Amino acid sequence: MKQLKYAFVFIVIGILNTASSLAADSKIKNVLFLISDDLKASVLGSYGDTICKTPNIDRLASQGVVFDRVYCQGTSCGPSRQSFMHSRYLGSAKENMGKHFIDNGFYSARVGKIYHMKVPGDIIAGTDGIDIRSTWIDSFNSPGLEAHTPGDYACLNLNIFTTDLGGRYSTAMPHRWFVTVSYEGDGSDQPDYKTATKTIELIRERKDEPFYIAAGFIRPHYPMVAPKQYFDLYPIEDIPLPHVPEGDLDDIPEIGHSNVISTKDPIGKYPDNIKRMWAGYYASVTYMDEQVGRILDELDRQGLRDSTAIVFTSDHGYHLGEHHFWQKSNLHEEAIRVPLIISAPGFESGRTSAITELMDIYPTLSDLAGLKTPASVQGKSLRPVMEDKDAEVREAALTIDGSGYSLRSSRWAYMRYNNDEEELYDMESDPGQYTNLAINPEREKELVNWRKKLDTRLAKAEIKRKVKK
Ligand SMILES: [Ca+2]
Repeated sequence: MKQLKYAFVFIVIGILNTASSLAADSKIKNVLFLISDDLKASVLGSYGDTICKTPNIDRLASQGVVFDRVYCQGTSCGPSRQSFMHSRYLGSAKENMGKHFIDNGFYSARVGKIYHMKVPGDIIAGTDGIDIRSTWIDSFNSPGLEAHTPGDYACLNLNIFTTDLGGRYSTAMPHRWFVTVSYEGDGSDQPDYKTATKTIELIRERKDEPFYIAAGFIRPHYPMVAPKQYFDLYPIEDIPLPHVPEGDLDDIPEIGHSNVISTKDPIGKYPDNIKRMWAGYYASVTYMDEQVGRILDELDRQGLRDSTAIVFTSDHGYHLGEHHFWQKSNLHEEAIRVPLIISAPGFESGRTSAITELMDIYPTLSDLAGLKTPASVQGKSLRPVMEDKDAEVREAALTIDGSGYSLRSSRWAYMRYNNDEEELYDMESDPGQYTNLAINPEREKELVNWRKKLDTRLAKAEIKRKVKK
């Protein structure tokens, strides 16, 4: 009887031990943070694009949690990256994501562009850009020739097509925004290929210790350089022009316009060049997707999939002629919506339409690794949404632009500019944002409510609204 009692106690201890080691195992040991530059969510196959080929990102999407409504906090590279690396709406804090992992015993490395790096300036020079050294133990740049890559160069707003290497627009505004280069080659000379190669090396070297490896691709950021076989996938006759209704700009306050609109810019005169911009963007997205695939394959080969959280995202979205807009730095849907896929062991794959912010990545990864998240963090862990795809962590996402602010809830997009002008869209009936309800006097009651909501959000985030009349 006594022996039986002991046996029972041992069994209970055994079960408790197994349970606690299972819990420990379910914590991730590694983080692979993959980020593309200027990538709008809507061009990925897994986000509904039927033309663009993104098989590798789509494969990750099928294995992970796909976040359908993720919004950036800054509308250009620098502010957005500062924000999600610190999980602060504005500026920085002592704690950043990489340093947090270093402080908790992880190896941390940057490959390519994570904080702000001028593309193409810092890429051609092979320089660090605005890096924060405390984030990394090691950092590696991936230089390249960018617009000066020998091959078929086009400056599409000026309708220039040439193979000459001289006189190419590389840094002059706004021409650099409209550059594509299609060339003969396998792509191994390009920055994103080098980023993948170095990341693969680091995974092999560091596979036996906890790591936080951040790999930053620069495509599809201009200049859109890719080998010819990627451009061949996208003949311009297959590319539809974005739908822009007659008078689309009439109800958008001027302060809310993109810096470049085709009615002012020569590219509007060349509809085929608008299609060529899409083809160049698609070609560079597919090229970048292939580099993502090389890294994911290596992670599988090393057997690290079951211990690694993989994040794929972008710093902000992009306009390619919608509303006659080009580029980033404004508050409309195409420019603020980004893809976010998180694949981590122990979570079922699936999609969620919970409203989330890029700032949520840092606390999520910290949570998945079982670490104590610093008090300076303003984002929220997305673990509840990864566990239950119908869960929600916030009512609206906040985006901050030089011109003003936006709040995006599941149904509504609201913008309030520094001069007090506003936009309001019903995203259910008007996902293209063609009818600005804020100019309708009958909406005044709703607008009062949105102003209050924005003021509350800004106060909570310790942000003083800029007002310029
Ligand atoms: Ca960017």
